[in-house]
Amino acid sequence: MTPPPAASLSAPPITDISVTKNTVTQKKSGGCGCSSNQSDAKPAIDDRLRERIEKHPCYSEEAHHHYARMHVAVAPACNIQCNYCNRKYDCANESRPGVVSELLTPEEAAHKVLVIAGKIPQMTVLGIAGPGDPLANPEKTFRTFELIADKAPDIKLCLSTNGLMLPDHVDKIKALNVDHVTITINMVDPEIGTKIYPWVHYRRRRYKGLEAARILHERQMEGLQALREADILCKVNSVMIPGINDDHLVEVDQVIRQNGAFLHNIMPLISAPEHGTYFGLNGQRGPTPKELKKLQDECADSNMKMMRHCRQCRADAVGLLGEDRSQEFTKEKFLEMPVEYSLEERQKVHAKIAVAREELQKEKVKAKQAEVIPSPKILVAVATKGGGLVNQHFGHAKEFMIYEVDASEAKFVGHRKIDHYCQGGYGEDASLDGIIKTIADCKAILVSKVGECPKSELKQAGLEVVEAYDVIENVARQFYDQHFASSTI
Ligand code: CLF
Ligand code: SF4
Repeated sequence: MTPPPAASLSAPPITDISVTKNTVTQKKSGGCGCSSNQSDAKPAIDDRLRERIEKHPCYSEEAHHHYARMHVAVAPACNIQCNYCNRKYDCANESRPGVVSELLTPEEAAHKVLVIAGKIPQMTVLGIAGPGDPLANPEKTFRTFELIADKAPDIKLCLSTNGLMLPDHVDKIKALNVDHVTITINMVDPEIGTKIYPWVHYRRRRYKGLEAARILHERQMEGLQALREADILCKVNSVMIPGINDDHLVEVDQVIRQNGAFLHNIMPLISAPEHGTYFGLNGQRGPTPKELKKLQDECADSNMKMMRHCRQCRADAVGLLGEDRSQEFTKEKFLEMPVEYSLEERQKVHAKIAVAREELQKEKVKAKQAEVIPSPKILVAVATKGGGLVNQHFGHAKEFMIYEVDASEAKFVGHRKIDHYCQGGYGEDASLDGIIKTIADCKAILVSKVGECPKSELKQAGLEVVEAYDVIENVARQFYDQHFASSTI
């Protein structure tokens, strides 16, 4: 069969699948997979809602295989203190700790967006997420949005905030046509908040302890409700902090859902002494991937959509989620680049992507079973560079997408970062050990290609290696069926 157009953007034809551990080789047939375009999407998505999220790589799991986002770091100040944050770095509510972005003026930011909109036409969303809190810097944030809305009307505007000043700005956000707002909500019980927030600065006064946490909580709830009333899509980010709010986040999930949040993104605390944060210096650990998945699964049992593909990106992130092209567009470089924004050219690219997505979707639907078949679940690790395909060489992968597979479907459940194996053209034994540990709970690794040496070590470690070039869900489901046919899981 011919590959879906998604593949045709840059891909060779779909080839055979070979499962090396069991030496099973089988020609690709009609295909099987999953039709879900939203992780754990429970409520029906109507056409208008679909249109609002279909090109947003954070709000739609399916979109993140095809569309990119970028951030501009125009907002340096913050009005609260989180125990997982060090002011030297980007806001840890959306970023990995330890990352520093170059500050831009709104005019520089607008130039950067227009440059990148020409160079990366798949970039559909501009987010402001730091390095401090965007709404602690409302003039810079809103000026940036104004400049971009004026010159690049097809780019969606997105904002991430701690929520303290959100109720004051919802009207302005609405007026600027910012359709996506994220609030980081780590607690709905101010007692728990005292363990996360030492102080907040509100209306020219600094509050500490319970009072600080209470103010933050009330303002976050007020902001969330105001977004719902204004019909602005709201995502809630929560940082999972073991021993502090891990059990509590199920309640947070329920409360935010009742108050109109569209999507919940539970992210792991990343904590290390070298980040210089309160938690890092005091030995507070982050959750393991297993703990994170368990909590996400528990929350997904409710009626809430759960985001599992967040990459905790930097305040100057550029590219598909999971790829970081920020270094190609440092201030020194982008200020020298001419603006090549063309609405017409961008629309042509988006039309091609839409056709590719449709074909991809057909492939997935073909194989997804209409009914749930009770069967054991396994995890597989996938190397992909986008397009919804297994299409990356093992040695080039910097992360694996994790899919949970059973006899009915293959479902995206998360991703794991790794040190990529090929560095300077040579495979690294140390990184291979790290990779094996990172995906030790997976049954198989799905890659476009892998060298003989790592392949044999992966097999020795108990991982089956599947080499294929095809729709992820198809490869994963075929592997599952072959594995069951030839062995007991
Ligand atoms: Fe940026 Fe955030 Fe908008 Fe996305 S990121 S402001 S909603 S455009 Fe996305 Fe990055 Fe996760 Fe944020 S992957 S950290 S959720
Ligand atoms: Fe840091 Fe962001 Fe928290 Fe402010 S809101 S303290 S910048 S993590």
